[in-house]
Amino acid sequence: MSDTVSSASQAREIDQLARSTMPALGIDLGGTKIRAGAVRNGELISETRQVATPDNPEGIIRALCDLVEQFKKEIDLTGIGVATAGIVDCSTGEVIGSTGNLPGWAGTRLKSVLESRVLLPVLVENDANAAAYGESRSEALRGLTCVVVVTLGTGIGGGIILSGKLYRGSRFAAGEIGHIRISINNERLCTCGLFDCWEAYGSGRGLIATAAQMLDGITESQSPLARSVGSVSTYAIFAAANQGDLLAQKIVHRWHEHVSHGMVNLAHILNPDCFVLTGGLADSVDLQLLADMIADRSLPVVSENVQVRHSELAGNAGLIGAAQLVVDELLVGKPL
Ligand code: BMX
Ligand code: ZN
Repeated sequence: MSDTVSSASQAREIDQLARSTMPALGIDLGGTKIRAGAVRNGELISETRQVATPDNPEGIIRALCDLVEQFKKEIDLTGIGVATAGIVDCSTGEVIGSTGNLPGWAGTRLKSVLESRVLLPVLVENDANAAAYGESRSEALRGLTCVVVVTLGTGIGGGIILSGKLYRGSRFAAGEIGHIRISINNERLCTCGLFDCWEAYGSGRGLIATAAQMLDGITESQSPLARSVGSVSTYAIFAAANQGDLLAQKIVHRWHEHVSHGMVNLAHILNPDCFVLTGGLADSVDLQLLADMIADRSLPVVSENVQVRHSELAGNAGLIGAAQLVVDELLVGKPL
């Protein structure tokens, strides 16, 4: 190799190393809230900021731009990674599918709209896929054959990692695990338009629907939760259960059963080494109870070796994964 060629490739390596260690902004856009934080080398390097998710696409885009502008004032950002609920063609950054959790969101050309407004490179990925990418870099998950990351939030999202690589499917919809069917009774309508999706039972919305059913006919003296029937929050349900409210404990137990149903189905299809739980409700999961329920409903060969664990990224997996994706897939390796 001539001196000129080797010094050019050395310069390129240095550029790329420098860019991979520059901070990117990660944004996690869910059905209820939008959270953002600056990330360098897979680690959060700022406080996170959070706003409620507006109920229309233009409002969401404005909220995203506002967050970027706030961080831009303080940190020299290389790019923006957006983890959004919905099915995303991550080669174009367009949202190609969405449930009623984000009404009107399908059809949004998020990458091009944001790039033209914030003047930085943008990568867009499904929220649970981004969370799975964030998780997949941890030491605990390296070298495993199959890891399924389950996000328990307003909906249920999923990211599938096969031998260290994110599996996106033929049309970017792999991991839309919230919409596997867990009952045949056409009992609950999901926000996607189908009946009896796992998400209609196991997500935050599903838990609230279960609580409403189980609180029907209950008096305040039987459960203080009956006072707020119709407007009960997931937070209130878990708080009441922790304070010894027997009905709330039953509701939470039923929710664990619902969560286990989807995981049992996935376990038999994918035979994963590990399930990682993340999202707003993940910390409320009793891991032992859930693992026991999965074992009770699975072939031993499937359940014996599957671990169920909490994310180690403290609810930040989506935004950390999105920020890492923009660095790894968009910036490193691209000419300056
Ligand atoms: C829904 C679907 C998924 C998403 C999941 C978790 C939309 C808008 N959302 O199943 O793409 O991954 O919810 O989303 O289509 P969250 O809002 O709970 O974070
Ligand atoms: Zn559905």
